[in-house]
Order: sequence, then C-alpha cells, then structure tokens
Amino acid sequence: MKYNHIETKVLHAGIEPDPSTGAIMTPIFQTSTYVQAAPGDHKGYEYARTQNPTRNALQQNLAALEQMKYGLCFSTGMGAVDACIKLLSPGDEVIATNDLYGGSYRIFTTVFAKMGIKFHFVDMSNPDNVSAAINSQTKMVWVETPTNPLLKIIDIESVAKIGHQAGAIVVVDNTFSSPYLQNPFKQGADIVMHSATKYINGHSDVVMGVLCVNDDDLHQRLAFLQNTCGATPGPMDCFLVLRGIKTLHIRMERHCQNGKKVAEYLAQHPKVGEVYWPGFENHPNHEVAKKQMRDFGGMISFTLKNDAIEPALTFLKSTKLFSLAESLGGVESLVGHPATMTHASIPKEQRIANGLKDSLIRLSVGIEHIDDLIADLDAALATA
Ligand code: P1T
Repeated sequence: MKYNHIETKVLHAGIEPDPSTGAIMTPIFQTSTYVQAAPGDHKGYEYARTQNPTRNALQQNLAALEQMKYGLCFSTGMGAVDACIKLLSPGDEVIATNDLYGGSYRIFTTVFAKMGIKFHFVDMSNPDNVSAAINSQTKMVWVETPTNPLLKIIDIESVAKIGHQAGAIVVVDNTFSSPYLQNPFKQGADIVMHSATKYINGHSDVVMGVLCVNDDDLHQRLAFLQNTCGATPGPMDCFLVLRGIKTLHIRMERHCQNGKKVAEYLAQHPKVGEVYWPGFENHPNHEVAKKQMRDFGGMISFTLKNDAIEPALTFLKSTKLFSLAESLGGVESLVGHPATMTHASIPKEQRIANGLKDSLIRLSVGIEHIDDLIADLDAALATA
C-alpha cells in the first residue's frame, strides 16, 4: 500500500511483522553473528556490524521520513559526521556554516584539518558568502539549518545550487528540524544528517546518528565507511529509536506550539534582550524558513538586556522544569549555556566573531503544559 504522509510513515515505513512469529513490533535482534548453512549461504545477514534486522528496519524508516532511498545509522551523531568527512581526501576543502554544533566544529578543526582537509567557515544566511568561498578544491558544503545555537536559517535550495555548480557534495545537518519540519533532499541536499539523539528519538535515552542519501554510489561509499570504520549502533538502541519515532509528528507539533508561545513570552519580557527564533517575522530569514520548513520548531536562544552575563548565569541555575543540561529535542524542556557547554570547543574570539555571546541562553522547549513552562521561566527571570 502506498502512503505519503509522514504521520503514517513514522508508524509503518520499513516495519513488517516479524516473519517467524508475527510480532508486530520489530524484535531486538541481540546477536553479533548469523549462522550460515555453507560458506556464503546465508539469509542476507553475516555479521552484526555489517547488517542487523532491527537496524535495517530503522534505516528504512528514516529514509522514508526524509523521502530518500537509503538510511544509515551510526552510534552517535558525531559518528555520522565523521563518515561524511571521510568521503574526502587530503587537499579537499569544505565550506561550512560558521554557526554550528561545537562538536562538528571540533572534529573539523582538530581531527580532519590535520589530515589535510581545509575548512572555511562562513555565514551562510547569505548564500553569496558561500559563492565567495568556493574554489576548485571545494568538495563539500556543510549546512546546518536552523543553526545551533543562533537559529540562523540557511536557504538550502540556493546553497545546494552553488555547491553543485562547483561539483561539491551538499550535506545538511537536519537535527534541529527533524524530518517532520524539513526534508532537505527536496531542496537539493545530497546527504541529510541527523543527531537522532535529539528529536528523532525524542526521549533523551539514546545517542545515535543518521545519514540519509538518495544516490546509489554515495550510498555504497557511506555504507562502506559505516561497516569499515564500525561506528554502528546496537539493536537495543535501534529498537528504542524506532519506538520514539512513532510519536515524532505529535511531539513536534507540541514542541512547535510551545516554542512559539515561549518565544513570544520572552520577546515581550522587560529583562530579555534579543530572542533568536525563526518564527518571528523580523527574523532575517523568516521567509526562507517559511519556504523550507513546515513550522518553526522548539529551539530558542536569547540574551538578557545589555548582554548581562551574571544575571544569565543566575537564570541558568534558577529554572526548575527547564533542566540545565547539554542536548535538546527530548520531551522534557532543557536550558543550556552554549559558551561553556555545547560550544565551549569553539575558541572564544571565533565564537564572538560569529555572534555567539557569552550571555546567550539556549532553550529546548519540551512538551509540558505551556502555563507551567512560562511560570518556570517567569520565576527564573525574576531572580536574574
Ligand atoms: O551528540 P551526537 O548524537 O553525537 O550529535 C552531535 C550533533 C550533531 N549535530 C548537531 C546539530 C547537534 O546539535 C549535535 C549534538 N548537539 C548537542 C549535544 C547539543 O546540546 O547541542
């Protein structure tokens, strides 16, 4: 049966009742290997780093959600980033967004730069900056949109065109949107990457990464890296993520509803300075967000008036429902301080030059009752 809606795909794509028992839920195939009748005579499964039925179901489900042919799962989001960059060779160059997850910046600048891959970080909210950085060595363009943590919006279609004209592979880290809000393949991305740790799993109990691709050759190369380098997830984690995905659409709707109300509440608060959220009409790329996203998500960053740092630190200690923790995209609300937590690996001068202030506070708005969330923020702002 053919179905096109993500609300149906989350439940059914890639999921078949177990042929041996009829179990409706994909079993956790907790095995490291598979018995062969004779050398090479097997049922499509040889060794669990290479293939696992629980992982296969998840990979197929994720590919369907991104409207692409193939999904590949990794033990962490960083494992997925690592595999992408390993497509490149010494001398190749990457143009990356200058506002991005600190861990991505760290692997680029500390691990791969010393292997001879050169990274240029540019503000991609203006695609002209990507054109200006392209040269004959450009082999990959690394987009994150909305960006972590400044919620900048990058026009995927424009940047993908520029990248493709140069013959580069265009990767979009879709973690902040989830496949529910945005499918970058539709705008031209070659690889769609996720930290499935976030909205895809949604319950803050698994760390996992995903790459989705459509091109057969690119899939072959990435599947080779997945198996050869070995950062694959275990079957229990795959089961948990499959389970989390079933409510992705419902969770995302509530994240977006609550996110809008929290952003509007912050924007009118006398102690709050800037609020970064792509749903505001005065967000510099609001129109691009409307074009490529279904809604604006549950991630919001803000500063206090005059970029006050001490009051921001007091605020970070004062919330009760918003727990102070790294990560995002789970059902429960989190608050973070990018400068000392998720983005501490970006040198301070670089961070400040990119607009990431020490006073910035990041919220991952959960799916609790909105009145309780606002009351928590209100009480914490009163102490700040
Ligand atoms: O944590 P891991 O599953 O390895 O994913 C890394 C990653 C990649 N891309 C983006 C956009 C991310 O936000 C992350 C992880 N981010 C956090 C832990 C954080 O709190 O921002």
